[in-house]
Amino acid sequence: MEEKQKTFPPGFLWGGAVAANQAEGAWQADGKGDSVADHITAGTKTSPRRFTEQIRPEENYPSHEAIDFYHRYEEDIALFAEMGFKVFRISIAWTRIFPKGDEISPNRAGIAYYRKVFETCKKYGIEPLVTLSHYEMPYYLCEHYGGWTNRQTIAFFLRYCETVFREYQDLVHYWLTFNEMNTLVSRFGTLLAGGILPEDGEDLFGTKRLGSPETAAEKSRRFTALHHQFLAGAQAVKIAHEINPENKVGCMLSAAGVHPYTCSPEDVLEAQAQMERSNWLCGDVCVRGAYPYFAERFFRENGVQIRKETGDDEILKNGKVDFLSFSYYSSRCATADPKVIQTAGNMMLGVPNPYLEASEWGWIIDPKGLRYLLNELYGRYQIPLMVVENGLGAVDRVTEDRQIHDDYRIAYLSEHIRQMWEAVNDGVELLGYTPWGCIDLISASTGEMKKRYGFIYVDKDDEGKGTLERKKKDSFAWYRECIRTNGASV
Ligand code: BGP
Repeated sequence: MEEKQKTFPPGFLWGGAVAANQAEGAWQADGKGDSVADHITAGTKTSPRRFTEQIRPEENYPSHEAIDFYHRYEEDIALFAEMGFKVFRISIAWTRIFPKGDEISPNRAGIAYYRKVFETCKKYGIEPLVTLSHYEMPYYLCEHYGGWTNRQTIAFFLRYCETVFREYQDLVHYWLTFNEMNTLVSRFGTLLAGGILPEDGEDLFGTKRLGSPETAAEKSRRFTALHHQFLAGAQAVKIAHEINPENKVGCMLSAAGVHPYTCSPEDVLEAQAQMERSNWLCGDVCVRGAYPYFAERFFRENGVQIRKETGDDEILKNGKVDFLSFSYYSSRCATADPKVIQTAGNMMLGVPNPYLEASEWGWIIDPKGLRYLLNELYGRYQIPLMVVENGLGAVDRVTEDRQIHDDYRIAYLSEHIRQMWEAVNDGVELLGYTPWGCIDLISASTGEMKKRYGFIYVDKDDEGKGTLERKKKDSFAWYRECIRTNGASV
């Protein structure tokens, strides 16, 4: 058979992704308020990040300085332009616009800052793709309102959305509502996604409590928070379209294919149930505008009670997203056998796949799983998709001649791009690809600096020391060539 040329569709959006709290630093600059992220200490692979009510200067809070993108965005965006980026996924820190979250008027300094960032992107012909909420809601809203468990938070969020939609209507046309909103279906998302504060000193994911079953009341709080985000997201879509019909708004999921650990019917059913809960529940509400048929039984059997109001169904129906985006790092296996040990991957528990290798952080590497998932998602939703996070968190070494030979990263990304290409040729409508942490930044799960994803190295270590100097890794030239040839070089 004739070998087709492996290029992506014309106009394919190649780029990279970061989030404000993991990149900007400058946590108190120009009137910014504290966010949830500013209350989380650094961790390591083995000792989790912790939440503290009071910020204690002697602790290392990685979001406080991060990689200082706040002051270095011009240099960084120029480097992205050099790689040929067509799109740059970035988040707005809500707390720069509304420092506490419930104010009536926005902070003009925050608004001015993102205008400069987006204008810089535009100067290079880079389309900003903006996440409205990426793991960093205003701390004040969590402390005084209970985060997303409180229905009032919807109105605060919408005021923020409307403000930025209006302010940047000449600059931004691609928006994402909540980063990895489906992490709220598990305990892992309680604090980062839901803004539901744990006790002081509790670790980020509540792992201490994993041994003890979560109560129905706790689950109900999480799913109520998620319901409020569904309502907020749907209304944000509507407002964005009213302000500018050109606006495209997507939801964003942490997506992984779930494979049955064995071909026993029990494992097959367990895998299906996990796909439903972790991928389809949120996807269905955002794309189809209604809770899926299986939600009722799942909620009933888990004692989950959501505080729904009359009119909510109508809101969901009228705010369907234009496209679906997701992060993809790994897949996992599901088993119904309680004796099989489950370990953590990217925010979800799963059984390692005996056919696949894992990253240094134990995340299973499954490029074909990306093709599988793209087809599953497209088959179900039939709307454009975008892969807005993907990559290999790895320790990079700077050689004596000050180079970074990250061939392992090139190998990981190449495999995933090839499988994306296969999916496109299967017929999947894929808009773009923004690998995660295109410049090294702070890890969300561990708070480490040494878990690096970037094409650009940042001189900073886990103790917070370093010059913050930027340096191109080998993958920089490789990705530039990939973009220049629209994927053919891979
Ligand atoms: C996703 C988050 C990102 C990011 C990424 C990599 O879950 O949306 O914020 O950090 O995972 O995870 P980590 O930083 O833990 O390696």
